[in-house]
Amino acid sequence: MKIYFCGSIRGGRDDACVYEHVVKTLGKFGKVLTEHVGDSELTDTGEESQDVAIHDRDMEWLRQADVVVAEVTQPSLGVGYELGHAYLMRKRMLCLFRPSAGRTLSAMIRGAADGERMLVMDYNGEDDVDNILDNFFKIKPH
Ligand code: 6K6
Repeated sequence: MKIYFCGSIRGGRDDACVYEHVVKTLGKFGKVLTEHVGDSELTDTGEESQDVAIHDRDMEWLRQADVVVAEVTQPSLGVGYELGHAYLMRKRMLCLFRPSAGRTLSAMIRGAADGERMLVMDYNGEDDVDNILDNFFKIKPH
């Protein structure tokens, strides 16, 4: 099972520790192609000369992925772009949102959820995330 994880980088690294936990947990279910997103040492200042290579590599990984899991609490243009592509590629998707952060999720993400191929799940803490991921990977897509 190849898993593409999305989380904010240049959109801000406030939730980097959350991403680290999600990536670690996802490792129980398959190979996380984008492990670096969960690296809590990664800052939001990347080398812009690398951007084309990063974009092209990530889009290739997205094509290869069996499922896409995104932490969407911190708004990020890159995550929104990845989710839009994943949606059009008809990938199975799970978006995790933490309402306690005091934000309201974009209607273009929550409104795209169909309760089947694309899920948006609100969570409160790490235990919650673990249960949601357990259930997500238990369901066999038809
Ligand atoms: C590193 C540090 C700062 O910027 C970078 C660039 N490096 C990236 N490496 C890998 N994936 C990236 C990078 N920048 C963005 N992405 C992809 O876009 C990841 O898969 C994330 O899910 C998403 C984050 O987008 P932004 O707009 O928040 O950066």
